[in-house]
Amino acid sequence: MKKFTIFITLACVVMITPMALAQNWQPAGDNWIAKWWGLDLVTSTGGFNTSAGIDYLAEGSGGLISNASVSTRDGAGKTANAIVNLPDNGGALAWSIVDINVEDQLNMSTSHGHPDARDITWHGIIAIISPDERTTIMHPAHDDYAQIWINGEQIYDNSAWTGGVQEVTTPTEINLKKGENFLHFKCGESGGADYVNLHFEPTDTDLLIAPTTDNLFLDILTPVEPQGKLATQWADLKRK
Ligand SMILES: [Ca+2]
Ligand SMILES: [Ca+2]
Repeated sequence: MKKFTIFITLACVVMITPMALAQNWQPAGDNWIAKWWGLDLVTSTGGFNTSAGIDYLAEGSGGLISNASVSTRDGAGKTANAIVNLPDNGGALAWSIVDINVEDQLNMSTSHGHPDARDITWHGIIAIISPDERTTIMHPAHDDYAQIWINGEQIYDNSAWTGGVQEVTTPTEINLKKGENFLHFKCGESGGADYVNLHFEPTDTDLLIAPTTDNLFLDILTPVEPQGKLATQWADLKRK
């Protein structure tokens, strides 16, 4: 009897822990997203037009991940084991929590410890947990060439810098599903200012963004296999 109780308790802990525990989510709404799951800078790219045509993630990982795949649960999870090896573009690049200064016109450089780099490409991922299926608008700022994928599909491709780290020229409609969504923001820089920035709508304050403010990302993603079931349980718990 006692053993059985322990087993049930453990089973519950294992099943519920990943999403149900309160997390220090980054705020959404119209707040600029400051923490990303980012790759070390790709360097010596030859500029943003060249960079935009190259899938560095696929090239450097032997196809384990790609620009599109890291905007899915499967690909985002695989970044845990994916060194992106680019001998001519920075070497063995790794993923980590990356903080951007959302007011800094050089935040692609400074988020990786450089004062002002050129011919670099920045990659960052966030998870967006939505309580429902919805259509909303994302507001990206970038210098120079930004490409954005959500849930496996490219939904943004804009070679023109937006004119300021908090200036947005092309608000873009996006579809979110209930539960976990993943967004991959790639930005190529040639010279001068280099920045990335993103926020959602003022009405989107109920979206939960990871990495969390205490730097958790991979550890709080739902397990891959029972994802549907857990997402449902988590949503139910949130309602209560
Ligand atoms: Ca630039
Ligand atoms: Ca620069």
